Amino acid sequence: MTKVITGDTTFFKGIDQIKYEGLNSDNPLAFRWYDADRVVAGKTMKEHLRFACAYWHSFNGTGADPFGGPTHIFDWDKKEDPVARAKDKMDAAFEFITKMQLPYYCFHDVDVVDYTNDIAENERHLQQLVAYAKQKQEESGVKLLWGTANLFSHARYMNGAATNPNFHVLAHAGAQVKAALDATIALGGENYVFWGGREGYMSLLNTNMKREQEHLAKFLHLAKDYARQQGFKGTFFIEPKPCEPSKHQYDYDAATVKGFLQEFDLLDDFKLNIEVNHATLAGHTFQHELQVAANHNLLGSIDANRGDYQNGWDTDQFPNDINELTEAMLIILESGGLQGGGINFDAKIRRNSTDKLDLFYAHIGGMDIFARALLTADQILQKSDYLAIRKNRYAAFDEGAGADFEHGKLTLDDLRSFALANGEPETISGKQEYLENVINRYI
Ligand code: XUL
Ligand code: CO
Repeated sequence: MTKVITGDTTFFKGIDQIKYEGLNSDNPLAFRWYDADRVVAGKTMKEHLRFACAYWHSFNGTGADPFGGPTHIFDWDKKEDPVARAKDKMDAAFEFITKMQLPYYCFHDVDVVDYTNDIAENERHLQQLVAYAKQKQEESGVKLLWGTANLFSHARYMNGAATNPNFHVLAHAGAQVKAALDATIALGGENYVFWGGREGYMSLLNTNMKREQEHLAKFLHLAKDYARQQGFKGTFFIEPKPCEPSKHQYDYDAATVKGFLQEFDLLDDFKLNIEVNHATLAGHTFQHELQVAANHNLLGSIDANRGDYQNGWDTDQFPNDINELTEAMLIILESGGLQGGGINFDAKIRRNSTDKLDLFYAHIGGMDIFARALLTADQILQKSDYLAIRKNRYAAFDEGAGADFEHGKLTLDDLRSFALANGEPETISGKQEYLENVINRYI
């Protein structure tokens, strides 16, 4: 079990480490399903799920929205000096992460310490916090799943970062990514993420889309080459999202990003980080995006959260839909697991969730629902006819003319001859309701 790490101050006083207590427990501060060392399908739950805490939502997210200021007032956000304040925040983060038994965390550069317009000072501050984090990682065994640079909040990025029409802005993005890569590498980060919130456009009237996309590809090549020269062995992830904050983002969805990576020769180094609420914003299901990624050997990592049936924006709520996640775990298990990544809770507690315990309840719920989905999916794969039914739907391609077609041996004329000789095809059920019942039976 992870050792609980605190700094000089205990920020979550009176809250013990969260432990597995099973289904009969009525303790709201315990896991019912997530049993880190339990073996499922040949690996422990901890190894399958590789949960990570998102620094930005949990330790910077103040609950502010476009209609009102902060509602989450943090005890770790009090000191005047930015580095001292950032260290308090890191103490709070590691206390929380270790109390939650989260094996990983993820951050943007600006989550860790405040950035100003002074590049050299930002680099110095980040390095100081990297040294601090390194010590805490060593004491606790917690690891960095991925690092990233925030290239969307600062005003200079209002027209994009790597896709900005002004080269001067692109150079600033380069400086920031270099420092974020250095930090990730120094902390043994296992991956590095690019999410391009402003890499897109608001209006085509002022946008040369082709040129912007070529710049983005060049920028990614420079970042990748630099990191490799510094010895980074991990994977780069692109995180697709169709819109918000830009009207139209270039990394629209998994299929779009796959085409982009292929066109610009980036497939050897990059995979995808699929986020649930981004998938639904793109008009897909989470499962669809996972399957597209898996089909192209690009299923790297997950940003776990959920959207809202009524609202058309990225609400980033904690996951709690067992059907959605069971179907997701089926795809993940069938495709051999996440490639290098894990499950990062890119989710925030609500603006009116103002108790210290709320952050714990949110993560307990998220970890338990994924653990339950993992167990359920494993049972479905082992015991039900789910895989057989899908396989049998394609039986007509396993032999005879269907197999010849798959092997490229038939012409269009051959198809006509077959149709003529064999008459009208029989009606074969897709059995969707049956399969939905199978999923529910194992839940
Ligand atoms: C925004 C989002 C980001 C990325 C990292 O929607 O998901 O937080 O995960 O930049
Ligand atoms: Co995300």
